[in-house]
Amino acid sequence: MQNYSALSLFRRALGGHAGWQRQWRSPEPKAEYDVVIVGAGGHGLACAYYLAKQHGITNVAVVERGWLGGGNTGRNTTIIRSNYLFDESAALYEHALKLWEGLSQDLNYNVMYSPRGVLMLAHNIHDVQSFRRHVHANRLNGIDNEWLTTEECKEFCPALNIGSGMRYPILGGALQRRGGTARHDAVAWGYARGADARGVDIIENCEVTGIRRGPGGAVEGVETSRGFIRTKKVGVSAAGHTSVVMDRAGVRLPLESYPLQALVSEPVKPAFPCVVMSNTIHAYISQSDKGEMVIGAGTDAYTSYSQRGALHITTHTLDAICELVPMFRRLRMLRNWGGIVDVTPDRSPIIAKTPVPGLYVNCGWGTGGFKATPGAGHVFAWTIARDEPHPINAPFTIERFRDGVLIDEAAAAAVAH
Ligand code: FAD
Ligand code: PYC
Repeated sequence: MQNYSALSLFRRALGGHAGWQRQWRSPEPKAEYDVVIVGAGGHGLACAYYLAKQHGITNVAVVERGWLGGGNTGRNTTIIRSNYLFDESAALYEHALKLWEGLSQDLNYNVMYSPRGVLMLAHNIHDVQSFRRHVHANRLNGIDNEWLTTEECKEFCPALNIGSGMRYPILGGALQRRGGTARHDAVAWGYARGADARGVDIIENCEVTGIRRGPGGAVEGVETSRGFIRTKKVGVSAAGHTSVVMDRAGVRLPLESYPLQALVSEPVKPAFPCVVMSNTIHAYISQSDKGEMVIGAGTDAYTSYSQRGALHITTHTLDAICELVPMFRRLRMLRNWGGIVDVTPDRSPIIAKTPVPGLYVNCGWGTGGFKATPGAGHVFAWTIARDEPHPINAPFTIERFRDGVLIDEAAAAAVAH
C-alpha cells in the first residue's frame, strides 16, 4: 500500500502528482469468498477492514449496488459524539469515539476528525432535565459531558442568540468537548483503501438480489446482478435497505425506513466554531472545512425509499435556525439531499447473528450511525469472525424486541421521531 506522508506528498508534487496508485482496485467478483459483506458504506467497509486486519480473514468481498460511500455515509451531517444515556449504548459509542481518536493514524488516511465539541441545546424544562440526566449518566460511565448555563453556551458558541422573546429560548446545554465531526467520504475511502490493500475485493455496481440458503437453512451464497457468489457467511450492512435485503433470506426485522434530509449553505469564512444540536427543533449545525454551514433536519413523518424528503421539513429547520443564529438569515442555501435511514422501535441498532446460520446483520442505526462507524465495523467483524458477539454488541440483538430488553435511546438525538 502506498504510504501517505508529508514527504511522499512533497516528492509527488515535484513530479506533477503523476504516479499515485489507485486507492483500491476494481476487481471482478470471484466464484467464492469466506465472507461477503452487503453494502460498501462506512460500516461495511470498516467491517471488511477489521476482518482482514484483526482476524486475518482476507478472502472477503464487499458488494455494493451503487458506488462506494454513496449511501448514508456520503449523505450525513458527520456529527460524532458518545453522550448516550444507557450503559450499553455509552459503551458502544465510546468504543467508536476512542477509535475515531486514532483512526487517521491507523488508516494512514486523514479522515479529518475534528473534536471541536458538540453542544446540545435545551429549550424547555423537559430538555434541561433530560440533558442533565445524560450528563450525570455519562460521567458515571467515564464519558465527558458537562452542563453549560445560557451564558456559557453563548461564550462557547458566540453566534447563538440568547436574547429574550425567542420561540425557542436557550435554557442551557450539554457539551461533549470530545465530540465533533469527520470528513464522511474520507472515512469510506480510508477504510476501502485499507481493506483493499489487505486483499478484500470491493465490488461496486453489484446489487444483491437474493440470499441463497441450503436444505438445512444455512447461507450458501448471494445472488447478485453480476452472478452468484458462493459463501458460508454473509454480513448485511445495507442501512435504509436492510429490511429489503434481509427479506431475501426470509428474515423480517423490526425496522422502518424514513427519508432524512440535510443541506449546505454557500461557503463563508469561519463563523461557527463548534457543532450545535437542537433536538427539540430538529436543527443540527456545523461549519465544514470548505466554509459551508452543514445543516441537518428531521425525518419525514412517513416511511419511504424515495431518498428525498418533504420541503416543509427543511423550511421548518431553517425557520428555527434563523431564530437561533440570526446572522444565518443572510446565507443562501446551495444544495439539499436526502438519505434513507433504518429506524428500530427503541432507536438503538442491531448488530447480531440472525436465526439463519451464516447470516449476520448490522442495522437500525437510523439517524445516528455515522459516529459509530469504526466501533460498529470493529464489533461486527468480531461477530462474523467468531460467530459470537463481542461483549460490547452482545445486548444489541434482534431478540431484545421479542423479550422486551429494549435500549431506549429515543432522547439521544431526537432526529428519529
Ligand atoms: P450506508 O452508507 O447507507 O451504506 C449501505 C450501503 O448498502 C449503501 O451504499 C447501499 O447502496 C448498499 N446497499 C443497499 N442495498 C443493497 C443491495 N441489495 N446490494 C448491494 N448493496 C446494497 N449519523 C451520525 O452519527 N451523525 C450525523 O450527523 C448523521 N446525520 C445524518 C444526516 C442525514 C441526512 C442522513 C441520511 C443520515 C445521518 N446519519 C448521521 C446517519 C448515518 O449516515 C448512518 O447511520 C450511517 O452512515 C450508516 O452507515 P452504513 O454504512 O450502515 O450505511
Ligand atoms: O446522531 O448526532 C446525531 C445526529 C445529528 C444529526 C443527525 N444525527
